[in-house]
Amino acid sequence: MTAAEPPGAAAGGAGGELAGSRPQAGPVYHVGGRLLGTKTTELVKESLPLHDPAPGTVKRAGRRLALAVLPLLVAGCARVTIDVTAFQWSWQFDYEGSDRQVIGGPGHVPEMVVPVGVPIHIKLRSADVVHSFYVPRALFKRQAIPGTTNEFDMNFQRVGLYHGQCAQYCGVAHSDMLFRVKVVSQDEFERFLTSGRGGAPTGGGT
Ligand SMILES: [Cu+2]
Repeated sequence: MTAAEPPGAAAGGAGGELAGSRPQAGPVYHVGGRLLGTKTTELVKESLPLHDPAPGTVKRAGRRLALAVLPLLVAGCARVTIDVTAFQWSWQFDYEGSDRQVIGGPGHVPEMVVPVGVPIHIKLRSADVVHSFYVPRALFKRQAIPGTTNEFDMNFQRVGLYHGQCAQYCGVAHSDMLFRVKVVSQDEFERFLTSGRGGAPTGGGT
């Protein structure tokens, strides 16, 4: 299995559009494609006077800093948490804080719908044997291990469709364990979340 996919398999160019979590690193929050931490540091530099502030300057600078940083903090907090369960032989996606659920099965490739540019916190579990959550275009893979919750963050920077699959042989129908990550606008994601329960067919056939 390779990380390469056929051209045109997903919208957007290869690379750079996704920031997956890194092992042993904290959550990575991107705002407008830039690290929140970096942006905040720049804002601090821009907002604070360097020498001998005049009376009131520090107070005004503090207010400017608060106004500038607040939206970034709000954006960083507005993450989506998805419980991803791998099972023989498909995937289930449950959206925390919502009753939205997508379940795959024979002949139905499930889609994990996510909003663009928002941190996606994933809690990955297995209902039976070891599977592996693999999104080739993101060069991202994590194992789903029975009895363990594997948590990580992803952040898709471009709208599009990303092929996903199980990357750990898990039985006779392992090759049926396909899924898609559908990255949509935040408005479309809101509509998806409120559009009902029960694994409505968001994807096509195998
Ligand atoms: Cu498998």
